[in-house]
Amino acid sequence: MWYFRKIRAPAALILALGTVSVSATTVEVDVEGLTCAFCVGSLQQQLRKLPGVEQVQVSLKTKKVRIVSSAEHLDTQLIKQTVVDAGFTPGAIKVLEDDH
Ligand SMILES: [Cu+2]
Repeated sequence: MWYFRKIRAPAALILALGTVSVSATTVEVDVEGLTCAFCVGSLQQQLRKLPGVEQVQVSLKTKKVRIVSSAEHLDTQLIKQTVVDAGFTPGAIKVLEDDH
């Protein structure tokens, strides 16, 4: 009976994980220098290339970037560097959700 349960439980878990993204980290980054839609587009494009990054939302209004990543450990230094390389100034990075 115990053996049976040990086999069945992970299978059920995998099925559950297939529909919802449980293993994700969401961070919000303050970005200085965003002035127009072109800025938003180019920054978004650069951040999407990072490993594990699934979603990038850039708000011109609040000057914040929201990144959803499936990476085991989201590299905040890499995010900051990417923002710098795209021509902007990164501020604080806040972790909104970490399901790991
Ligand atoms: Cu611009």
